[in-house]
Amino acid sequence: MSQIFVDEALTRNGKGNALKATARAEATTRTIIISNRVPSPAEKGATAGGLAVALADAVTPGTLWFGWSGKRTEHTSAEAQVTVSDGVTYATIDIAEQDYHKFYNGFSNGALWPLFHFRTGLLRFNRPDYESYRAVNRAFAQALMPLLKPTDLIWIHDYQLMTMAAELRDLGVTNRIGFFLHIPFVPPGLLQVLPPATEIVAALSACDVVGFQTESDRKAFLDCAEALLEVKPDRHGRYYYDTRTVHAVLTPIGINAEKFAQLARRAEVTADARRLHESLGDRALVLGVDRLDYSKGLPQRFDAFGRLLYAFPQHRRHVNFLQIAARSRQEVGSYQTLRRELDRRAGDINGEFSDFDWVPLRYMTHAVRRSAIAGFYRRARIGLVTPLRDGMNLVAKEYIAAQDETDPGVLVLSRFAGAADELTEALIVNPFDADEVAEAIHLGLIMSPEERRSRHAALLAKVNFTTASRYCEQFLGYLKDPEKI
Ligand code: ADQ
Repeated sequence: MSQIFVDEALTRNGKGNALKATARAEATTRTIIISNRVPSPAEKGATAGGLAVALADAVTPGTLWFGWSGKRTEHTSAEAQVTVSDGVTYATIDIAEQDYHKFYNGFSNGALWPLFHFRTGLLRFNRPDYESYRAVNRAFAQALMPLLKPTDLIWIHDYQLMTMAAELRDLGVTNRIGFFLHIPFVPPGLLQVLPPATEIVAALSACDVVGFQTESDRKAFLDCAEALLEVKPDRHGRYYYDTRTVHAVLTPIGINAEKFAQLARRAEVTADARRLHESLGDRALVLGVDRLDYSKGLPQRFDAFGRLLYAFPQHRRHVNFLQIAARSRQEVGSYQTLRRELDRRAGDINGEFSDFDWVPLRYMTHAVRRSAIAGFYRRARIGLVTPLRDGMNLVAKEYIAAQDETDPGVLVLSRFAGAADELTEALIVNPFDADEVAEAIHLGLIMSPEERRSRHAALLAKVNFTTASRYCEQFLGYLKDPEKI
């Protein structure tokens, strides 16, 4: 980011050249990152959620991070509260309790999330929720206005803020604006299930750059723009709408792989890792780590593990499946139903296969510290990542980064995770087919060390290449330079 460049220049040149560098700083751009939830600078430890994790690796000194404080109050704030920590400025607003329910639980997680994960059956739409969504997006735009400088680059994140760019344009903002969608996008036939589909695509078209995790998401968006806005995208994914050129780009997200590998190596000797190790003895560990969300395919995954024990009895007593599923969005009904469903299936499997000294499936619903998770990944012979749909899925990348290269585990990965486009040396499965997933776990458990090492080396090279910082550089590169294709 440009700000790093300026800070480095200041350090290198000493005081004599400081003025020159400062002048350059003013002439260059500042990045403003906007996301629904902004972690407070003091927030450390167990936070489940891919966006925060990916951006935490990427937010550098000089950046302004703007969004919701996490506080629900009587009224939505008109002005942002600003704090600076380690050179990063955090500006947050509170959201009124009533708006929060409609905007967040209602439209964002009750309509957009299921639809964008191809689950139209779970979609709940009503107009007041959508109106609140628009109102909160407007409140974000209004509170950002006083903090904006003309040369700022504005980078908005994710499905909760799809209409914010349009609100900023209505307020007269002419800065370059980018938007990145962390979850999948759907083809026109599905998007049109949503009553305000055209409005949403038009609002996204107030951006200069709109970014996606996979080529099929990017294509689906362009198809929607063509179908709903009657525009004609060119072969580079650019189209002209209203008064601007919109560019749809592919910028898949990643992790800070080196840092995560280090964390995993250190975690190996911690008390948590030792406790897990002792509890397993010499049994192989099959591990799942997810937010407790219906897009992650957890009931199907439990069934697949049951099929493994049924169809491959040689693994009974020699394997343990640990599913860490951090509770999230518990105020949304479909999430409560899912929890009950998992309790039942876990009980069924343990009831059927447990012995007096062996319980096959362990399942917990609280978040675990990142350092502990890293150690658990390293201990796991199988990383089981089988979402029914997922924008990317960073757990798959973390699992690869955490392995011991001399004795790595095997990643079993859903073909419907964005990560499957890239991580082709994993055992790729259809998560709806319990037998196929069970066979893949079996294959992973009996795979030769040579094959494990060769698959892992290929996967690690990819995870080390598509990192969080590369993702930021790529997206900001498009945002800074209109000519970049
Ligand atoms: P998420 O749906 O939250 O993110 P994911 O990409 O897997 O999913 O990221 C989860 C992050 O939270 C990982 O860093 C993981 O370690 C952590 N985590 C998950 N479960 C946890 C638990 N039980 N305890 C502690 N930590 C846990 C959204 C999209 C994804 C996309 C990301 C980033 O849905 O598809 O990859 O954003 O763009």
